[in-house]
Amino acid sequence: MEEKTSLDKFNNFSEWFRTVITDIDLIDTRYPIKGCYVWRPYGFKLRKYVLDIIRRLLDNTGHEEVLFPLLIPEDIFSLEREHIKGFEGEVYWVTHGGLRRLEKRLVLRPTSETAMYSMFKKWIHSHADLPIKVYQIVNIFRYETKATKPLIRVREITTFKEAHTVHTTAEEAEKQIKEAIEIYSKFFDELGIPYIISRRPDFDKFAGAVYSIAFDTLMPDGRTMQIGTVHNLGQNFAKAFEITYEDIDGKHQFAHQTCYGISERVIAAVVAIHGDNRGAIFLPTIAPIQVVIVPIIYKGEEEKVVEACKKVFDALKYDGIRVFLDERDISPGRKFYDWEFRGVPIRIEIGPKDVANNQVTIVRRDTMERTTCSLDEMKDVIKKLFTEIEENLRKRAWEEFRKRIFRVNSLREVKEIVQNRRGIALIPWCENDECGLKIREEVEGEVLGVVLSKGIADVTGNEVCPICKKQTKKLAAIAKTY
Ligand code: 5CA
Ligand code: ZN
Repeated sequence: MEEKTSLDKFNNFSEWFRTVITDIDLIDTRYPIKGCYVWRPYGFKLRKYVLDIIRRLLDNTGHEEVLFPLLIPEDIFSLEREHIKGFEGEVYWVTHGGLRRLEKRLVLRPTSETAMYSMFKKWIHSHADLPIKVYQIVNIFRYETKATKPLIRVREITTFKEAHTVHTTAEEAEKQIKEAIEIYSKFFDELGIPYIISRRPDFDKFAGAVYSIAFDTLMPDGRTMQIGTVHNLGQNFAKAFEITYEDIDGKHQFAHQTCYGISERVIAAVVAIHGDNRGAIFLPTIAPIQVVIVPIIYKGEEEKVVEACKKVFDALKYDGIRVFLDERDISPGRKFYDWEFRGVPIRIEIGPKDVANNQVTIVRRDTMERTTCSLDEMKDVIKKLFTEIEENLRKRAWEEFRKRIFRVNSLREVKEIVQNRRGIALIPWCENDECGLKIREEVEGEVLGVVLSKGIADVTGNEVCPICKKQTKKLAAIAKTY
């Protein structure tokens, strides 16, 4: 392996990110279709552990997993007017079956509202059939026209978790939106990904939604990335798809719907946010390998050391820890370097002195601190370190995030922050689309929307919108975006 001396996460993030995700074998970017990437075993494991978390959170809140077809017939895809308008420029069409031209074209799902809702209509008859809360984790296709970027803007989204819910009343749907925000907050908290929650301006909402709420994180280059969205669909799709239920009085009513989704951007975020100039740093909860054992071998003492390493390996494995014993015939220094680069949270070194003292040497990846402990204490020490590493990474990430949020009052300041990629600017906003568009134009950045997160910045109610000068209690978050 060649040395990666040039890694510089904050000054050259793009290079850092490309090098890390490809050279630690998360994904292979050489597949011969633009925007399509290959998950390699190390990356696939990381992906699996991340998905385990969101699955658990959804399953524990009454969501059920389903699986719908990838293909959607054109007529069904076109039923909701705004939805088709928003997506028609982005879909892949299937026009042929073998040599025959299809009478009805098919689209590869760019998201599954239309696929699911045509079936929901058949599933729902009475109020007793509601609510429905389902999700699927699938690949979807979007013919993105902006520059593609592995994990961040892809054309085959391989890791699309979409949840869809149906309710009797607007209030129930509104409650579901709150639950979804809570689920995503917990999910990102578990991953130590900092976020700001905002309501997207109308001009930037999901095609077919009444309103959209988004989670944005901040990448090391000062640009924000949308890592999750929650949409209130109102009755828009219910009307287009005739999703009705009979209420208690026997009257037919249109249902109310919500949907919320995340993608492999979440994995891009965990890699980007926690890593450093030595490479990736994985939280123990999602690390493909949690502990690596490196034998420190001196001539004549090989056997004792190897034997001790194998014992430690067995003990940890027995405890359900994802452990790897590196017996490659290369120097320990090379191995240290390699596993640090790959983000393994804990390294155990065992040399002749450790064997003689019945101890191991432990190095944690996040702070590079070194300790020794007896074999008896080892498991407890490791479990405690797992928690400490997780807490430290989360704390570090939030501190960095907060440092890059600026509460300002003038568009000049917003522009300076956005142009120099310093982070997220917060400025009062009346929430009017016209003012939002003017702000966007003047500062040459994106209006993420009205800030909904608590504790990000205080408002007194005496703020004024910089465009129309109306009083407001709302702040807009503005940034350069991915
Ligand atoms: N049906 C709704 C909710 S499931 C939906 O499709 N929403 S979305 O369009 O906002 O997508 C959900 C999330 O997928 C986004 O918040 C974003 O994090 C991610 N995403 C969207 N497009 C891409 C893309 N081209 N590459 C990677 N991730 C993407
Ligand atoms: Zn205004």
